[in-house]
Amino acid sequence: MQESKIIDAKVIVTCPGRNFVTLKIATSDGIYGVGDGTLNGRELAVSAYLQEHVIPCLLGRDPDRIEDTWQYLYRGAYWRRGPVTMAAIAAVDMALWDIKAKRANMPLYQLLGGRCREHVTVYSHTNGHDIPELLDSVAKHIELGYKAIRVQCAIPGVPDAYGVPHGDKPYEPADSGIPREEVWSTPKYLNFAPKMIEAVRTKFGPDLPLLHDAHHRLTPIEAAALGKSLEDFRLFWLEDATPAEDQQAFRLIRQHTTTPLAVGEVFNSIFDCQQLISERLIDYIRASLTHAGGITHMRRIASFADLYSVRTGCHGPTDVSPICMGAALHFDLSVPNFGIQEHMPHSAQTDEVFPHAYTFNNGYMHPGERSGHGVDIDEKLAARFPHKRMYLPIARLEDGTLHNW
Ligand code: KDG
Ligand code: MG
Repeated sequence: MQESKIIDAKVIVTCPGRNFVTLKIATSDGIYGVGDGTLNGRELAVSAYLQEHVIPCLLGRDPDRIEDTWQYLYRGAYWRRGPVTMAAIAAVDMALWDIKAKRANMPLYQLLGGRCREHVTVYSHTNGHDIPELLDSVAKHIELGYKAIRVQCAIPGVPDAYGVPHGDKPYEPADSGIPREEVWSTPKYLNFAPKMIEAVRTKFGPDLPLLHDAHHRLTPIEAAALGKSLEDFRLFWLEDATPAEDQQAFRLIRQHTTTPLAVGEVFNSIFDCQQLISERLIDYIRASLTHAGGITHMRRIASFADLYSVRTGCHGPTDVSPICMGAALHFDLSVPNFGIQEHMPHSAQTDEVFPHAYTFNNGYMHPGERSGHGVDIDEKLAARFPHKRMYLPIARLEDGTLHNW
């Protein structure tokens, strides 16, 4: 292949409803690639990191040397890891894989070793302000073809449960202004959650894969009790039971319950899950391509996880851009130990800003056959939606103590 150089790189921050950070890299042979560096609520930190510290070092480099560039940005910075650094590295990495696959004139999954499955099973989000509304939402998503369903519900006596919309718009937690404060009660949640899961299981039968996200709010022993109380309803997974920087906490949960455990949407590096995986404390690793160093690093995490029968379940909320979604689908199609992919559809406006080749059909997604990762950015349209300061909410207990959101 003819030698090529990176001749230009720029960051595009756009807010078609919510903020996205995109890196676009152009090469001397007339090809460009795009990568996602969105970090919900901290977008401009990644943008500045890329602009001020990464782009000057990229110019003139060979775009084909993806692993070497990854090491250069990771080891070479001296300051390793962290969500800002790793989202910035991820944006570069995704853009370079996009370029390499375009130069090879192949869809990215072919470069990654080809497909291990026909298509990617995704799970949808469902929610309700009460159990009947949740049951309706599950029925609606089954009708849309989804083969696996995440269930979240408002909790009697708790003003703000995670995963439930405030009005009638689709659930999207980030808001403009300073962070919204929500009120949370773990005892009320622990009392209600088994009743909610039981209602869904009873109505939809034993075969529907059900997922539930506790969103980091429990202590290890509370999580153990919840997992135990849900065993009869055979969840596909219980997600983020405890804040996972304490990897040892999962030992305690594991000692008490056979409910499968998923964790890792806030992880940035293989070291965040080293103990969780090597001690078989989890069943699914949830890191996303954008937050964990891109395709290069996620492949390393997946290979490591495969040694311990841990499967992937990539984070795929609306706060990573369609570029991450597209790249994730190529990754999902090509790794042997794929488990499931989260699918939270983007708004029509976001989809317009990021034209893409991926498709959803009857509960499965496919990245498409376009060369590269198949997702682009319409820069003119993106420029019509300037960045807005937005934050995720924070959570407080009923007595005012700051808790994990
Ligand atoms: O930015 C925070 C969201 O990505 C997170 O709340 C979504 O937990 C989440 C999920 O499982 O999608
Ligand atoms: Mg989650």
